[in-house]
Amino acid sequence: MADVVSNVKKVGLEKYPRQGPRNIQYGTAGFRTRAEDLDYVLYRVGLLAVLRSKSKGGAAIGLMITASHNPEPDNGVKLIDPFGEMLQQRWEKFATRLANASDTELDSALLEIVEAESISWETQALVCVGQDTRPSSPGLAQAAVTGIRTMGGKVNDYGIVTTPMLHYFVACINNIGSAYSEPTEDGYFKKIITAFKKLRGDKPENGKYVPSVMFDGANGVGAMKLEAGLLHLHDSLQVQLYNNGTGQLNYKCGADYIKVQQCAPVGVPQKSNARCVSVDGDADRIVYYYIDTHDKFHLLDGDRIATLIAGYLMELIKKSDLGLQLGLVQTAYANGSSTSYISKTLKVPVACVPTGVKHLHHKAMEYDIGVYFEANGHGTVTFSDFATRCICSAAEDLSLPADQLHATETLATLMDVINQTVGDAISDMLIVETVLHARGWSIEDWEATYTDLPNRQLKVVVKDRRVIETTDAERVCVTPAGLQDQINMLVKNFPNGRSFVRPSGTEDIVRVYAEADTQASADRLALQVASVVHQLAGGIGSPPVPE
Ligand code: 16G
Ligand code: MG
Repeated sequence: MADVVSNVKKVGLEKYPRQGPRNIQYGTAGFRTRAEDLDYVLYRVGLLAVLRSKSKGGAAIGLMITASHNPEPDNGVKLIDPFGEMLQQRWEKFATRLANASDTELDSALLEIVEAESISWETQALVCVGQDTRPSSPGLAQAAVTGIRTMGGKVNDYGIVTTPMLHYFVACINNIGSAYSEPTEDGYFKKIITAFKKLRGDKPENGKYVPSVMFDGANGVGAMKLEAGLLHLHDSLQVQLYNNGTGQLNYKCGADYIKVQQCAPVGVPQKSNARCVSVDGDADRIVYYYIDTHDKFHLLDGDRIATLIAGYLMELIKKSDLGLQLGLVQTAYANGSSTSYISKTLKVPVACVPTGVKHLHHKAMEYDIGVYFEANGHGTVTFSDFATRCICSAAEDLSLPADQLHATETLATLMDVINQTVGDAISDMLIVETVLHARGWSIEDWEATYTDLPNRQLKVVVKDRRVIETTDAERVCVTPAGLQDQINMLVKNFPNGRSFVRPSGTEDIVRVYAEADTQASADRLALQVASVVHQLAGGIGSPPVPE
């Protein structure tokens, strides 16, 4: 062990020396910053991935190089745990510590982790590496691979893949659940698309549902991979691909752009009432939109997707009579109307957790069937082992009444369309298409299920965003003193008013969210709350003004 670790230190010093005194944090989305500052970080994350694999008895670990929806010059990296889920929180601290160790203390920083986790050095390690389409990704992948190999680990290099595909491969390799198949791109598409086609039957059209979508690929990996997937889809769904890599990554397109700007992406032709899909740069986020005959833009975000899927699952669960418990998980950003629709109309229990996929995912796993989505379009459905067993065995019980058997078979097949490891834009799109098809709905029918409350988000720049501490799934602010009282007072003046503030996990700012009965009220409430944040939390520059 001593030899390896001292060699790791030597190679690091020679090839990937730490640059600058700047500290970097493993946050909600791993490490993310300008690509040119990341070489040494990738080398070190490669080292950490080997330790993580050893600590998990040699299970495969994923290492994904991407900066998701960030501009092209940025990049980042995150690790994937053996079940295909996000890296355990305790290890996020190790990642931060290792990335910020000086070159000379790299060996001791590694040994500290070995000791803290009682890692058996003899255990073999396997790391699956994936990258998005950024020009900086191959060089960073090289740094990670050097780290893994110098540390004595084995590498499975998947090249360019979507983030959720890598999560899926890791789960497949580790044989997690019977629901997974071959850990290859072909295996992935075969599994989800075969199930999708089965649910569709030989009738791709139904009522007002038309089997055709326009797909905004954010000029990232999503469009590139879906192009391969289309070979499996045949006529079951026509997908017109736009922003498929010929333009600049995430520039005026993609899920993040259209959610934040509330407008259609560039690069997708305008066609009245056509169902359009927008994914982000690494294809783990999805939103839908359409432009009506009066040129008005309509967004159907993660909340809409969650309600659509939960409503359908609730119906299938009832019909299958398996007594399974369904739950839906949201964050404070979920539109208030979506929450009341879910709990009052659909009668599905709703939980609220802090922002970040890992929080939603863990909560969802507490239910037999858990649906989770962030409003920004990150989300999926999870099935407990118990639910999986119940559904799979009932689906083979030919003695069940026809209706009940059909609902159970549908649930079983739907499970195969779903990438349960993490939100997956391609798989999520196929689930949404399945539900719309089953219901015979147009995109307007889907939108008509409830009306969103008008809302507004603002950013406030402060000296140190850590002065804001929150509780109750970020809905209540505990510090600085007095801020929450002021927010409560402001909110009271607006019918259906709701507002919260939280420090961003990815940018050096505080985020403000407000919703109310009218857009003008939501705008005013957001601005007033932003002003008190600026005042009480050490705002920098002039106080916020209307845009
Ligand atoms: C990250 C999270 C996303 C969250 C966002 C919030 C993952 C994979 N991604 O992108 O879930 O919505 O951060 O950003 O967990 P913020 O903290 O800057 O608001
Ligand atoms: Mg993403």
